[in-house]
Amino acid sequence: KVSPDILRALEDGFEKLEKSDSNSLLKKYLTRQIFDQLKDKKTSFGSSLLDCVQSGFMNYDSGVGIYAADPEAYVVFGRLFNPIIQDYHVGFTPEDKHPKLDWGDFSSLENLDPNGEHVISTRVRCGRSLEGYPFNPCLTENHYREIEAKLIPIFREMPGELNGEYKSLLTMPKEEQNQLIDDHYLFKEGDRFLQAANACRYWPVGRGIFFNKTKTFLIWVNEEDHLRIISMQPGGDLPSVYKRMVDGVHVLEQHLTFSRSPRFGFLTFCPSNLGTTIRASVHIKVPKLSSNREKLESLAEKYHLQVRGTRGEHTESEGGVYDISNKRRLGLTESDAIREMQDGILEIIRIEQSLG
Ligand code: ADP
Ligand code: CIR
Repeated sequence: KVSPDILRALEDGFEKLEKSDSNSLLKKYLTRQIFDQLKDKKTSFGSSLLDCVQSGFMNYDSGVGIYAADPEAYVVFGRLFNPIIQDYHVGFTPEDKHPKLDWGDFSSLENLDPNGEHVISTRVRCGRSLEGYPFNPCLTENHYREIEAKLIPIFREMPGELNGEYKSLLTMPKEEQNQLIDDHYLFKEGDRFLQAANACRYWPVGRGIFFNKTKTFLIWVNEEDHLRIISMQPGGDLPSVYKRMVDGVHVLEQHLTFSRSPRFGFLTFCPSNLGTTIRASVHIKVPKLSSNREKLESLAEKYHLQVRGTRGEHTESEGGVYDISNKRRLGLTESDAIREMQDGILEIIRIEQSLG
């Protein structure tokens, strides 16, 4: 079923990855045995193993290196996805099932930095896929337009604080786009990991951003996932930021049905985002701890946190500002994921302050 061209590209890419110095989870778990078991398979959408792994084949500095070309890929190529998921989400085994949704009790959360000494801003995002649509590599140009067209009337009715405007990337001047990216509101363009995964076809058709007047509530349309729902504001008021995102999700749920799997929770394009899909982050300055990046990394690992640079994933720290967030999103509730971030950040701040 899989064409000779694809098989050749798979063999070639596999051999080169094996010889490479890549530290990706793809390289770690794509053994010759699993490769041979999966290389001839296709999903009913027509996706092959190559469609899932080509981002990791082309970018040896990938952390993960694999995307699900369509929702079925998680099952058809499960022998590869499962160990990668288990590693990334810290122990989610093939027998495990993602728990029921539980946003938890906002009043049990606290301001991460009431004196404003370390936390510059706080952001919580989640991803959602629309039921009935595949992921990026299988979306047609029409799908992109349809998804955007379905969302625009819903955006017009966002209530109260969430009310705002939608801007399509098609009509947005470049300067405005770059300013929104620099200000951390908008996704970047030309992400080579997504490009290699066939996630940027027809760009910028169907891509855009909704934001409220204060830019504390934002929705990304058709970037890595159909929807990214984001709440952010200066300072460390995690309960307010989190509550605003949840309020936004509740409004969208009244109009849309999201793809959810009994085993993986909410479905996303990247296996690192499955389950709750929640990434709760701070932009934080911890000069003493971060004078030794390795120490910061190992501390983060201990609390199941992930360190990113100032402009997000695959970027460097600028001016001593780090992006630190919960790492795992699958196999725990929304409430647990937020709490894991809160506990870890509070601990990191405590340690920073204890260093003379
Ligand atoms: P995500 O997977 O969450 O969408 P990225 O790592 O690509 O993540 O980051 C997206 C954007 O959000 C980047 O501009 C990044 O700097 C910004 N960002 C992330 N966390 C924060 C934060 N706590 N405060 C301000 N901006 C943030
Ligand atoms: C990588 O493997 O580094 C990229 N493909 C990104 C992986 C996880 N990040 C994400 O989903 N935003």
